[in-house]
Amino acid sequence: MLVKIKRGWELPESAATPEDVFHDRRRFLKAGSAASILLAAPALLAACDEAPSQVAEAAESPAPAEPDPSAKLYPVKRNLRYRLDRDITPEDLVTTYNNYYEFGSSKTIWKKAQALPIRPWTVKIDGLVEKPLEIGVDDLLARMPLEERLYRLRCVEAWSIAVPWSGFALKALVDFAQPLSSAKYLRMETFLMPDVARGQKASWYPWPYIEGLTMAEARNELAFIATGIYGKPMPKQNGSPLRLAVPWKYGFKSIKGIVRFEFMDRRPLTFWEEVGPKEYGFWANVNPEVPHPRWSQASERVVGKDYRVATQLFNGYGQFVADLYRGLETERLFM
Ligand SMILES: Nc1nc2c(c(=O)[nH]1)N[C@H]1C(S)=C(S)[C@@H](COP(=O)(O)O)O[C@H]1N2
Ligand SMILES: [Mo]
Repeated sequence: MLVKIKRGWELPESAATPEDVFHDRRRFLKAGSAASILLAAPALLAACDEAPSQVAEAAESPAPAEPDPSAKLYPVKRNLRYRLDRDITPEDLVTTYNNYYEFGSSKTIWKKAQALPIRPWTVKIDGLVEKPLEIGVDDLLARMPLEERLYRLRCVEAWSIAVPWSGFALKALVDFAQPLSSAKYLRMETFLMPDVARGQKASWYPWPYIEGLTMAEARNELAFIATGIYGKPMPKQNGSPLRLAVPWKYGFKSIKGIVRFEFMDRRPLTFWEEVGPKEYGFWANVNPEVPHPRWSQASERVVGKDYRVATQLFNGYGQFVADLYRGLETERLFM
């Protein structure tokens, strides 16, 4: 079913959000409660939805772009095993419509993100591993088998994009890390640089951004560390130099700007789970039949098109990942 709608980014916030959700948020703001205890942060507490920006939006001119030293690695050969059911989203949309709360909560943080220094960039691999180590991102890239994959990304806010990602299977990094058999989870952490990433001055968020996967998920063939898009190095606003791509999960799992991979025996508390445990969980697998508490997940707005499409279980990637969840039916797998 195709439903014609206007594009969200052309509309004021009141129109971009379904009416009932908007009014619900207003009521939430008025009622205060937990929100007012946390001072001046109510709209942001609503978290990971298309809320207006209230923080760190002060104008600042981006630093002049320095050449990315990994540019010579791209383009890389496309792996044809992963196919799209729709058009690739135009590059100019994917690079100018982003979620990256470190730089503010609006979709238009791409200029601000240019302030992020991406070299030197040291990645820590530690926790339950044979030998903890630190490695520069260019050394890491030289050791990893780079390829291109076409994946869709479905944001929990119910918009989606389709992107040619360059990078490597997360399993290659896991094998390189040599985790101990006691490792059950992989925790990933984003940089902490509040002076360049001004959103990190918003003290009501539990910085740095944290995400996590089970070891089985991390070794699943779909789990991918993206280092580029559209045959070029990753733009800063899309998570340079390293970001996760786990297309069967909501977009917030695909953590950007990773500086640390830590292997653990207990489940890490993730950023959005800590912010809003009733709305964002650890598993966050896409399921059109499990609504967000404040909106439906049945369909998605295709960025760059003027229609919506039906959302699919595991975002259409069930053939690769459904087995991961056998025996876990008592977990909240879909939020
Ligand atoms: N560190 C960090 N990673 C993040 C986010 C963020 O705010 N900070 N936003 C997430 C969300 S909600 C989405 S939908 C995707 C968006 O990726 P894109 O901007 O490349 O489309 O990044 C995810 N990774
Ligand atoms: Mo998202």
